[in-house]
Amino acid sequence: MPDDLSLLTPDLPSLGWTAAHDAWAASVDDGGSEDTKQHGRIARTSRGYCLVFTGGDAVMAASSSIRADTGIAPSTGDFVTVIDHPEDGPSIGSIAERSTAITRRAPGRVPTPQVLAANVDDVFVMHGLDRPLNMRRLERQLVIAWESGATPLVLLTKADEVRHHEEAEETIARIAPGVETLAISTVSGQNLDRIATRFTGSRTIALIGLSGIGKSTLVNELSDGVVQRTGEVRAADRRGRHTTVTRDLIPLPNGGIVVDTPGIREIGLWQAHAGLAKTFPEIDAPAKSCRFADCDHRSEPGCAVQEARMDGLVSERRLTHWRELLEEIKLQDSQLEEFARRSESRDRAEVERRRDNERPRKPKKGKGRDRGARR
Ligand SMILES: Nc1nc2c(ncn2[C@@H]2O[C@H](COP(=O)(O)OP(=O)(O)OP(=O)(O)O)[C@@H](O)[C@H]2O)c(=O)[nH]1
Ligand SMILES: [Mg+2]
Ligand SMILES: [Zn+2]
Repeated sequence: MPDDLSLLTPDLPSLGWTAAHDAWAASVDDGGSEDTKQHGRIARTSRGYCLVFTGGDAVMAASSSIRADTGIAPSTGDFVTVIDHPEDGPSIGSIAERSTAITRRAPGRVPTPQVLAANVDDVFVMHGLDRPLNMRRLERQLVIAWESGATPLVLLTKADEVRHHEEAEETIARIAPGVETLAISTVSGQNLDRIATRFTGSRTIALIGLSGIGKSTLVNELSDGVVQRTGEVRAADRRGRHTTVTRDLIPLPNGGIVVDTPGIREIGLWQAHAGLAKTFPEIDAPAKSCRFADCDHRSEPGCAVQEARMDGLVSERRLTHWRELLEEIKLQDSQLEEFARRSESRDRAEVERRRDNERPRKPKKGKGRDRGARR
């Protein structure tokens, strides 16, 4: 296999491109002319550019136009059209509706979503057995994985480094009911065959987890050759070195597609009410039957969550963490409402200002409306 994604030329059906995508690409109005327009699936996103698999040679396309027009940034895994401009070169024209999206809150004060990978079927939430299991991190990642619409699976990596991993598996069975968990090792080969069978056809599986836990090593194992660079972890604290810096979609030689991502330490939630409910089903279910709709599940009369806790069905630790995550989501909801209110009143002021200043103007010289709209 070539050692760089840009040299791969997978055909479109193997990437999950369907007749429905054909129909969409033909009908979508993205300002591109029919003879220069291409389409395909985004293989990599990096600094304002996307690498797009098109069936033939991969194309580098600017992503900024979409961001400005619709607020949606193209993401790895997106099915897109690519339009070519004689001067500016290729850029992303339109993004097909996503079946799933792994979304986090982008770092920064203003609440904005960032899609880590789109149109993913499964999310492998990966943890290294060479360090203590961090349940809070795992729960947070599961919320994001469930919220994406894809199916999560927990992979415990580096099983060769510990004698007993049953304890970790039991803990996960408790905190991730209904989520399959597998311990793997790229050193001993443990369970790699079971992982490999999940990759078939155009099934797309994203790997998420801390730096240094072996995401890229697994990709290389599955792809039967060195595609992704891997890095040593620091001996002192097992920290990774953030070797992978882009989100890469890699078609595997025997079918299936894997998305390798850079390790993320802090992962913020993005509007994840459904993901939270799926990650904490034992709390979500009784919470629906509390006497008061705005019950905060502490000491209200008729609180079904506290009842479940007293019956030993809900752990205190899980309840505390659930509350914290819920608060994070609700705070974001109110921030978003506030931003929407402010921008609405800004828009209203702008409309009024324009109405007051309205005068007939000479049309601007230059490339016309079409070009301006693409920026
Ligand atoms: N013992 C052991 N080491 C492993 C295993 N898998 C990966 N490693 C080692 O873990 C280190 C980090 O692996 P990477 O694959 O680069 O980790 P990553 O998750 O891709 O890290 P980032 O790209 O930084 O997010 C490397 O030194 C690998 O050789 C395993 O199953 N067992
Ligand atoms: Mg990596
Ligand atoms: Zn309650």
